[in-house]
Amino acid sequence: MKFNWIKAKEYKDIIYEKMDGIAKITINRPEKRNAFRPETTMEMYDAFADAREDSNIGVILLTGAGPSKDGKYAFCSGGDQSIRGNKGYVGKDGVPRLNILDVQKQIRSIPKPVIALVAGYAIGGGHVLHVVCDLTIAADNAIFGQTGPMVGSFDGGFGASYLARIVGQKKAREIWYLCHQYNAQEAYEMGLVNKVVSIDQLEEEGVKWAYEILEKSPLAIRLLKSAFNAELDGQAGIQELAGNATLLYYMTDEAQEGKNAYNEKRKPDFKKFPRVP
Ligand code: S0N
Repeated sequence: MKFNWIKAKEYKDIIYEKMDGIAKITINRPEKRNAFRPETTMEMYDAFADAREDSNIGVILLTGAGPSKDGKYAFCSGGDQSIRGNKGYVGKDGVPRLNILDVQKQIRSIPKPVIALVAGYAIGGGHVLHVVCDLTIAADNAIFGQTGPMVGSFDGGFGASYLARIVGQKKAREIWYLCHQYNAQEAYEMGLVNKVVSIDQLEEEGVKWAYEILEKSPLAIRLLKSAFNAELDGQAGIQELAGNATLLYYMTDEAQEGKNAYNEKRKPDFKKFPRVP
């Protein structure tokens, strides 16, 4: 099925579109299996920030452009090794960066579900990207794996610890130590993806899941995401959950009384608010 996506902003390395409360970010470097360079990552950061700020958007899809000229698909093959220097990935400005880590944190803390739609390779830092998404729908041609120890790299952050929470310690160590590749069915069996569909159904399924989420209470979804994160993310996770508690508190008459009293230069009257058991 063809959807009426509307381009939301012009970028070089990604395509950013919106439709009916859904934002879609597509990494668009198919000739490099959608490997990211610093510029790609900056564009992704900008698009995710826009999707966060846009109150009409409730769900974000993250995917990769394809197929490439050789007919192969990729979600993302991680950092662009051709511009990797000795301090990070070197962009056009000559500055070495590992700014994909900022996007990983952004995907986790954005208060809206992010769904990875994976066709073809999700490898290296591209694999970590789908891992940090809330949900993953895989095409039946999807291939998952880490390459770090083969190419002189590793991701000891979410790419290790959160992966282990998802697939278990033994499996996560196998994935990193052996650098094997796993097909969509194997990924499904280890709980790494939520569903496997045929490649021509991938976007349709993603949109269907997004619509289902959009029918639910936005605050409940927001609080659930921060609750799932809080259990894993230490003080940063608690900060997110606490921020949502503050948001809810601001919505009460009790909190409004405090603010109004300050602005009206009077003593607040909190006595009228019951202390529930
Ligand atoms: C994806 C693979 C398995 C696909 O194999 P296939 O189908 O045989 O295609 P190829 O012929 O290999 O590739 C087609 C063309 O695409 C280029 N290309 C593919 N991947 C990359 C890439 N990552 N960087 C640059 N170019 C890429 C190929 O070169 C080829 O082009 P031509 O035809 O012109 O030669 C296979 O391609 C593969 O294994 N790719 C490399 C995967 C990889 O090792 N990725 C990097 C892993 N590391 C990270 O992602 C680091 C993540 C990160 O940023 C990080 C985070 C936290 C802490 C540290 C780091 C860190 O950077 O260290």
